[in-house]
Amino acid sequence: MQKTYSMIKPEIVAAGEQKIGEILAIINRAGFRITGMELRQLDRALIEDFYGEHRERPFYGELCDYINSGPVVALRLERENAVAALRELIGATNPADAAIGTIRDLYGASLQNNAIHASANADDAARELGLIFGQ
Ligand code: FUP
Repeated sequence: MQKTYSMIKPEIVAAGEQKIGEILAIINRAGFRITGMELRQLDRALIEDFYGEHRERPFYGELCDYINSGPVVALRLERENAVAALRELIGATNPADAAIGTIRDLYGASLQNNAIHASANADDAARELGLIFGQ
């Protein structure tokens, strides 16, 4: 089984438990096991490290502020081919470009407020799980 990291972003958490539950149900129906889950306010320093690859990009500060704006649901997910399967399930980064029925299509509001994160590759998954869950 492969592991990946996912994170339901602050605007969804702020909207209440119903949307969190719907997104978890989509993930569960797609065959993922949830082996770690935490509702958590991430420190700014941790967020800056998490998104460190974007440090030089113009949107980096606003992205860190946004993820810091409220709690997220941090998820460790397991499935065969988990990394690629979850990327497909969530859809393109910009909800406007996300395939119909993907999580970002259904729940994303904008490029920044795009509902959910999923690790881009296996190395990122290991790094992100280590940062957030310490393993
Ligand atoms: P993704 O891997 O799909 O989450 O996308 P990226 O790693 O490229 O970007 C990380 C986050 O930065 C995205 F989820 C949304 C945000 N972002 C912006 O706010 N503006 C941009 O121009 C690009 C990305």
